[in-house]
Amino acid sequence: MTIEILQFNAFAPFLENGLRDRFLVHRWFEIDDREAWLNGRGSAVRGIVTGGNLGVPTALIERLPALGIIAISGVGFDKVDLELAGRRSIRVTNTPDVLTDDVADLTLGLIVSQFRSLAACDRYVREGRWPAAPYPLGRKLTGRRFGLVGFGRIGAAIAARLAPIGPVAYHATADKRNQLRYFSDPVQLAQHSDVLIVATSANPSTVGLIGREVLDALGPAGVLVNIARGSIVIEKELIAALVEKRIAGAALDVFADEPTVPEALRALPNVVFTPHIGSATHETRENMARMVMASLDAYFAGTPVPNAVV
Ligand code: 8YV
Repeated sequence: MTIEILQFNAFAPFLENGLRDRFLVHRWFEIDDREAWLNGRGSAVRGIVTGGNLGVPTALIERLPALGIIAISGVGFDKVDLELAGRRSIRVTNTPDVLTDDVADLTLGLIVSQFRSLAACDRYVREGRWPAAPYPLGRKLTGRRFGLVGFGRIGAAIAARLAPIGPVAYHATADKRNQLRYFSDPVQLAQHSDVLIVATSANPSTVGLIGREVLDALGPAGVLVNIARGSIVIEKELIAALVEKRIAGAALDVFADEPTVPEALRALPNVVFTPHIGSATHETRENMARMVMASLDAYFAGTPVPNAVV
């Protein structure tokens, strides 16, 4: 019997092809009249594949009575209603570990880029402005104090990369009893940091955690880096802090309402942007695709499902 699944967003060819080889794939993002489609085919859908950045709206899960698995290509499961999934015995899977290094590498790149204006320097050379004047001086990175908000797999990988550059401290729900200085209060961590890096999962205790108080504690020489989820930072407070120069700058891979980045934020010269590319390398996306397919294969074969969070 053909298994029907709903693909929530576009993926790289190795995942798209793998899904098509196995299933009858409906591409949600290409369906115009979704209401009519749900009435006609909704009851046939047994699986959803989605990105961690998108998840699945609860209202959609509620329209799919035969749904048995939501396979997330991503580590974050903050945009899937786990409580509803648990109640309906829907398995939810993710792709941890394989993306950790890429996200940590990108974080290092964003920090260097912020202190040394790499993106602006690139434009400067391309636009032929170098002959007119040398590029303005940047800020020295080595010796800065780094503060990690979150110390899971990704936080630890970032800490390992930053340790040779400057002292690293962290805030997490519990003291991990490692070599690094621990702060139970994110405001105190910010006070003791030149660069505050958001590397925690989004959950009820972290959404909106970085607001005015933390940003003001970071202070006018401080830089905020977010590679986790836009929802953890109160975006309008961040914009206000940057505009009013209550912090020095930011480096952002994630945003509150992706792919929309507010004009007020895009206009700021003291911010470095990447378009949510933390895990976006060929190698890692291929590994993530393998994990997604392994979870789906196991579920539909009735064997233990790897990487299940529910
Ligand atoms: C990706 C992510 O953007 O892992 C996550 O939670 O947000 C990123 O890896 C996304 O999941 C791509 O599908």
